[in-house]
Amino acid sequence: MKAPVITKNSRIKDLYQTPMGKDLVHKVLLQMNQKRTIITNPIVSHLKIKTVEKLLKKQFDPNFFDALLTLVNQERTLPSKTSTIQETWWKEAVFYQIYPRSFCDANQDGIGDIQGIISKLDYLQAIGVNAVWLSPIYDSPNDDNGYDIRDYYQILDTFGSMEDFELLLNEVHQREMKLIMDLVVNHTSDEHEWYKQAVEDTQSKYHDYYIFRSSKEIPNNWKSFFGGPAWRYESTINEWAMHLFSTKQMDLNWENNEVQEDIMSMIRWWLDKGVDGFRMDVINYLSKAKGLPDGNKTISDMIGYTGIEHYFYGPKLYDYLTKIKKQAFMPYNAFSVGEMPGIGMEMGKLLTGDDRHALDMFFSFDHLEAPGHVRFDDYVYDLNDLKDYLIDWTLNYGNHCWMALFYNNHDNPRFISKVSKQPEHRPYLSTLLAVIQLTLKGTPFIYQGDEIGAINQAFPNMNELRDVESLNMYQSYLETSNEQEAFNKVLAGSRDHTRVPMKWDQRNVGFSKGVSWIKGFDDTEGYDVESQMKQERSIWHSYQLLIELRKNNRALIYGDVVFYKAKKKDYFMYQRIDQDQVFWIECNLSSQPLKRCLDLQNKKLVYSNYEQTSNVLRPYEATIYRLR
Ligand code: TEU
Ligand code: CA
Repeated sequence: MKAPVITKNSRIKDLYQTPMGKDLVHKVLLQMNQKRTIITNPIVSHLKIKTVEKLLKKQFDPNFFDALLTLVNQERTLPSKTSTIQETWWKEAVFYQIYPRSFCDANQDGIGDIQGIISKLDYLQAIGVNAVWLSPIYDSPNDDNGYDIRDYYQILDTFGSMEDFELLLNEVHQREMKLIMDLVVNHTSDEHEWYKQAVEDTQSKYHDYYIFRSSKEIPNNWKSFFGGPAWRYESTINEWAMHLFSTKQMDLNWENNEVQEDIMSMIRWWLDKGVDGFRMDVINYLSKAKGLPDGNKTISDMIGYTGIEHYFYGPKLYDYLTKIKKQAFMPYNAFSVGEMPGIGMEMGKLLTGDDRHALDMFFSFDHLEAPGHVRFDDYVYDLNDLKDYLIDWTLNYGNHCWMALFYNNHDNPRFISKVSKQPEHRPYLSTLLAVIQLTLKGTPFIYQGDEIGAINQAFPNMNELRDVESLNMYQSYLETSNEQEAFNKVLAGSRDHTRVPMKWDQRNVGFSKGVSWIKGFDDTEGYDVESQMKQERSIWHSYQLLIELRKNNRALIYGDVVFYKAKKKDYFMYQRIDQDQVFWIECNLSSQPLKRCLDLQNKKLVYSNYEQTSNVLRPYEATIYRLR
């Protein structure tokens, strides 16, 4: 089924019926912190696009609506409606993301490594996770901590050798766990052999592996995610080269068949080794619009990135993904989860639906910031926004798609720190989030440290930060603010909060006896693995118990989800139900006591994050009851 072509004579409601149109409208409303009803009300929804264009002439860039229509009409396929859930291992698995640099350092040089990870596999097994995602461990000059790959076929020497990796993979499989690698193929390092040859000799076939332009002026107005323009000038060949991320992360030209072939054989090479799948870095950015047109000013003001409409869902993206799936993943039955910033629910259905043969799952990021906010804002996150997001996705994503459930990764400050910085809330908040993550429908991705309630770090100054994004942001903030203000701004959103060493013990020697490459600044007693494993009702033990519960009860994996009293503020209640089991999850999303609505008669308490049960829900209380 296809949606009709949208023209300026179409009405807002027609636009809203297309997958891209719906996602974009939702995105803009989220950004503006507006309710969806302002668009679905009959007066607005009947307006013709050209009328809206006239009304908004003053505020909007003259080409905004043309840009919008191009984007919307590029994908008119309608997502299929619901079908039955296809059961498979990755829907049942509990994933754990490891940031190798900061997980465990076996040779005491201050940097985490593969032997360190091997030494912690029993630990992972003890929590109960059964799949591991490794952030990049390939050879890299580490401009962006491994997301700038120099050689796809080598292990970074600081992390160990290929033998170490093979041992790791073997040890993982011995424990009946799965291992997925990070696949970074939107760009390579500028130190990759391909790029070196590309700038050395413009006649070399590798020149066409990247995106070069030989104009006198900068080729377009696109911005890099890490600050400045998305182009760097190569003076030896008088050409511009595109980089959407750091100046050392050069975008590959996916239009070139040989690039595709080389990447495909690389993927197969790793699958031949036995890896179980991939987390695909910014995989929705692969296809760039023909002619690389300038980014629209209005979109740039709204979204914050200039040019993004030309590559976040490029014209060939779906082709590339299905090709990778067919030629590389399918023969190995490999699993894929795409990291796709900017992709909303409807487009997500088109990219991950069972019937679409592109990706298995994807990471959506809309729940990580409250409506109207961006990562570098310092604000308090209201969990009612998380609830709204989870309800919307759970009810509308469909059985042919499957959600990834997560709060943290290596690209964001710690989620609980956004909600409350009060020390007394920390254990309850952590376990409340764990309950939600492990009892809703989707695959949980736990990020290292979640299981001990890790929070943001009190970095004292810029010298303690390492991330290229933070360092660049600081420089650009300095143009308009003083040092203290710039530092505070960086601190609110810095990715380094989640990149500090894993806190294995109070004295901080469990990660490394050497000087660690980045220091952690949270020494609150009791918030390390050693203490929490000893302590009976710790966050760690809650994770363990909840994972176990999910594993042993199919209703918590494949069962239906029924929400109750969804409109009641601060209150989150739902049921997981199948033919055999019924679970009730009842939570307080606020720091104030709240009345219970669940009738506890005939129900057995399975889990509570408070010691004694009570008739009121205490701050951030989360309980699981079972009927039958
Ligand atoms: O991240 C992509 C991405 O768009 C963001 O999450 C990014 O970290 C930031 O928000 C940009 O402002 C992926 C990786 O997860 C990240 O670590 C890499 O730096 C990036 O791609 C480039 O490879
Ligand atoms: Ca090391």
